[in-house]
Amino acid sequence: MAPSTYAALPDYRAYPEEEMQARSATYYADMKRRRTVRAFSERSAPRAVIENCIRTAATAPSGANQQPWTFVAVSDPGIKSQIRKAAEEVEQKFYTGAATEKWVNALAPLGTHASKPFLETAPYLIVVFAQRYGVAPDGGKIKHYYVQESVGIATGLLVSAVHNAGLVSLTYTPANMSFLNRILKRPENEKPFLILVTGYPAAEATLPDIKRKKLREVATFI
Ligand code: IYR
Repeated sequence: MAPSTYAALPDYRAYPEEEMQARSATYYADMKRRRTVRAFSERSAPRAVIENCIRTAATAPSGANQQPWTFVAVSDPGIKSQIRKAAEEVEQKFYTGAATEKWVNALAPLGTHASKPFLETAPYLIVVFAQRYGVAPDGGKIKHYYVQESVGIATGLLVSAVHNAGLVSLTYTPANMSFLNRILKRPENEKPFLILVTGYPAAEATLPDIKRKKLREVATFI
């Protein structure tokens, strides 16, 4: 079937090579300042900024343009504490037996543990859900394609948008996240993908001494 309309890339911009070089370098320099933070300030973040970040995430490409994502931006203190309580129960099990020794060892450099105070201190928990399938008006299931890829890309854009806005984030994934459907009253077709804990860093936030791989370690040009 032919698409209903085809516009000739109305918003595309080409840049002279020098400008491309400068823009790509500037973007990289800004993105490499991003660090995942695990200690948040209680300072509230403007809702309008969070809205723009979610709008940006939702510009992601997706399988068959099905846009199979739902973002739930939680700032309500009561809901945040329910999430904290449920998440810490899952983490308690994880750290005291469910995780393999190998996994716990891999996490050691990050200094993580079962206590997750940031789920209450951070002003926003942006919970990303992946719509495993769509629901037609008659209740029938609509197959969705490349859901994990699509939602992963959207989440990457969200991380970048939050950083660009001057906030910090933590990509947080407790081992079992089904409590999020219950607490946030999301339907069965939506599977929790990740919690993007978002806000300002705590004054006393510390960072693990970790390095990014060099270009030659992550890419080859042939
Ligand atoms: N969800 C646990 C464990 C954890 C797992 C990975 I993979 C990390 O990169 C970091 C932590 C926790 O948040 O403590």
